[in-house]
Amino acid sequence: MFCFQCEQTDRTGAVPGCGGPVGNCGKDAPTSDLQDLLVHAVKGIAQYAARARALAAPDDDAAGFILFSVFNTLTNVNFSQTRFVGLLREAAAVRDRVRDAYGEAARARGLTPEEPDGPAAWQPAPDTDGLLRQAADVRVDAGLALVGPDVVGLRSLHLYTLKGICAYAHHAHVLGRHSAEVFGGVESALAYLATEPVDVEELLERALDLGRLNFAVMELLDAANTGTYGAQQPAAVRTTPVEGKAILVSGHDMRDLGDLLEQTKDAGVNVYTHGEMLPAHGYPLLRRYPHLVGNYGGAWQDQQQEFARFPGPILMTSNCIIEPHASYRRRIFTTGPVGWPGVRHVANGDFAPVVRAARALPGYRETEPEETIMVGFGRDAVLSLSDRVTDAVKRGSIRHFFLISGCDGPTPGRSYYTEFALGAPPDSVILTLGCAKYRFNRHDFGEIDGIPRLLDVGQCNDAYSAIRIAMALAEAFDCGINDLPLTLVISWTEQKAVAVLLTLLALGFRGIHLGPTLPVYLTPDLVREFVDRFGLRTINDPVADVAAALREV
Ligand code: FS2
Ligand code: SF4
Repeated sequence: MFCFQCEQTDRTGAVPGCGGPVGNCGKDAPTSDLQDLLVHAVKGIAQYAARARALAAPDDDAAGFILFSVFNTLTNVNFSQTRFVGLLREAAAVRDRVRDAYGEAARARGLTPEEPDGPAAWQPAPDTDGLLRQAADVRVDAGLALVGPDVVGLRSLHLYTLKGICAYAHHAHVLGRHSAEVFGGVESALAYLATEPVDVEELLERALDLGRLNFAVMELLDAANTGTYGAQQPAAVRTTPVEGKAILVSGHDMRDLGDLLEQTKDAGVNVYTHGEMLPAHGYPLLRRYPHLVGNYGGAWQDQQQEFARFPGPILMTSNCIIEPHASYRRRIFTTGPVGWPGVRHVANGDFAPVVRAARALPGYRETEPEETIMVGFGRDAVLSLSDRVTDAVKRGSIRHFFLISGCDGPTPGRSYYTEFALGAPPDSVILTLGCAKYRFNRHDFGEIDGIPRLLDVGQCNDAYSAIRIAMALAEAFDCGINDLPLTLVISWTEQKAVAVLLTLLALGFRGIHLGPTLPVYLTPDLVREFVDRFGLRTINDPVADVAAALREV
């Protein structure tokens, strides 16, 4: 096993990365190896799928399978060896189907079909031990001695960005939104990685292409969420319990939550959001369900304590799951790409087992006094305030904007984000998104001329909204995005945040503060490259960083 895809990775050895029997997230070595092999297998599908698409013979089902398979390999998503073995067998069958269709399309045009080597030629071993032996050759650092750490680092950056892209695209896909641009872009990028590229300059340029592709994916996801559930609107979300049976929904998938709400509308069960599902309360067509009563708990890393105390079943719809304690192992369910060995999985969208569990469990015995937090400041809501915001800036009531966003996590150094937000001056506005917001979203930041100082734009998935807000502000002030009084402070944990980072860089944002540490797969040379080209910054002392941000305007 070798994995260095997330911020939690082991940094204690001479070569940073999780090895040994179990990674820091709880992923065991066989699961990690099977994930590597699955990535290899989908590269093989992509080699044929990209060629077929170029001949106007796309296989969108195969593209959907690629998104789903890759999503399974993100940090804190699927820890089930059995499921990965199943996905590997399916991947081989999908690859054969796409290869045959590509062959037919080529011959129909009088062409001789290509027979790419590498992943496209992979044949699955007949048993798990054999698959694990195959995995040893396709680790993310394969070829390190030959090509060096910069090339391995950039290939890793591509792969992890693609993982983020596939996760976002899958969320859009389950809501019926996909596009040839996105399917084709993912296939081409995976097929490119299958060629084992070595040109550093080309890899850097193509990494920015992935950032642009991710912008298109996030736009698609935004259209999927708002097109299905309405544009986000400001809403007060209850954070205290309501008497009655209860289900907790965590992760990011709005479709799963929407389906569960519909299936439970007459069940006499209350539904609470957790973690990154909090922004669901901003969507009018989810909020219309009166039994969506509130949000429980905070960011993902506290789930073991929080889930143990929740008096009902828990449904995990995407990352971030961590090892369920015995105290709630029998009442947590997974769905979609999520998996944990021995945990019940809902594969068909029928959440009846979750509802049965809710009925059998005590639920909340009493209603506690109401406390709330505000959500729902997606781009429509914020842009509807744009005249007031521009006036406030012109009058000097608003001096600065901070986007403090991204992932939370258990590693040290993340109190930086709390201190940064609390240290932002009273004439500044804070935009936030992702689970990092739980570090400060219960604090009362007050208002400036009736404009809330803290605007929760949504999930990490809603970075698109934040980008559109920044672009609209730049237009309103007739300046470039880097001329705005705006500082971006991003915390990362997993691969979606890296995809968002590349999108921001590709769109021209400069001077982004990234922390709490930098990805270990970026070598010192690559970090220098990112600093020189994009002004990428680390984080230091929050008080000094706030002061520096204000001085720079
Ligand atoms: Fe948080 Fe985990 Fe949202 Fe990341 S719940 S770190 O996957 O995507 O942010
Ligand atoms: Fe380690 Fe992160 Fe990989 Fe888990 S996902 S094994 S914590 S690098």
